[in-house]
Amino acid sequence: MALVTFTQRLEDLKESANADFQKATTQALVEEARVKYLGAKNGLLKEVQKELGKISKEEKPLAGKALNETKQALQKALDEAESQIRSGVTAAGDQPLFDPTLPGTSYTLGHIHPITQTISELSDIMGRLGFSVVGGPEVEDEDHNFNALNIPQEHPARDPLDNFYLSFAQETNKTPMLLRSQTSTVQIRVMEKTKPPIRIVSLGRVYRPDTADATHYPMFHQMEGLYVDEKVTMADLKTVMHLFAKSYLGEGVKVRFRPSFFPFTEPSVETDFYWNGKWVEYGGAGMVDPNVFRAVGYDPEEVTGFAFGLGVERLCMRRHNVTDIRDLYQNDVQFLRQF
Ligand code: FA5
Repeated sequence: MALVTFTQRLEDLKESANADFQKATTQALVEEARVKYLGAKNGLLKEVQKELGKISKEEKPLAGKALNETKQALQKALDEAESQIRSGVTAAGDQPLFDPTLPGTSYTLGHIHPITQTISELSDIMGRLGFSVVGGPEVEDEDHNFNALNIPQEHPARDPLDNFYLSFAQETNKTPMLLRSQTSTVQIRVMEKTKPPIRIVSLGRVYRPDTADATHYPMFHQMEGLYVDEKVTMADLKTVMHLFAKSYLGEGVKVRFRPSFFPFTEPSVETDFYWNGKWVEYGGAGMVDPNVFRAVGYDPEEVTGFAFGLGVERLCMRRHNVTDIRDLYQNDVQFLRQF
């Protein structure tokens, strides 16, 4: 190949590369032009360089020099294009590539689930009433879920069909384990470790194989409360329950207590609120049974106490006028965004 043809090809390359780099107004376009001209494998400069072998020995030094100059010129055009991008100025003029007056890209923020919001609000209210918040395990043994709570062996609440058992004694020779069916387990755990006076609440998930309907779900949340001291009475329980209901559901809320039965409280009540023309149960409560105190080493002659276990979903539903508990767990973003 003649030297003149070779240098002409380099000149053409330089011209077209300069034009392309000048037009490249974004980082992606600059990169595209870099690969096109300076790409190590198939770049156009590499293509011309391959022709160097066809130049005569005498003309080769001049051809090599021209090739080097072109390479430097292309590199310079690339550097300029990149620095223009960085400084926000195009080669064509001084139009800013980045317009700081444009609205920014907005990112969708996550949302706190209504049940999580309810849990933190309930914890705040109970905190103001002097109750501290404690936690407890969701996988429990039979001792804490039933035995220490004075629930006899033959009690229907222990039925394997009404619980999510994870293991049975006959299989493992150990204490059967289950997903806790109530947060009352935490009463026992706290009393085992703490001397009275005690004033705690515990909010968390519980599990029961209930069929889902408008007011039941197989996984739901309870708020357990426990107050143990000398001379705690049923009047204290009613006062706390009323204050709590009014703080969370508003002054005008109508609540009532109905006599009931729980193996771990005596006497026991169930609590309802009035909603949409009917009474809806939202929790159980009562004075801690002396047998429960004995199971944790307390002397029932010295201390008394009350306990309650309330359905968090039912409270949240009443507060936000959600009529079907399943709505809380469909993960429908449009629904959840309302809270
Ligand atoms: C109990 O679980 C007792 N541990 C409450 C208690 C604690 C009584 C301390 C005395 C002293 P019960 O099974 O009734 O009680 O459940 C309490 C509340 O949980 C119910 O009133 C209801 O609001 C809620 N609840 C029960 N089952 C479901 C369910 N499947 N889905 C949603 N909420 C439920």
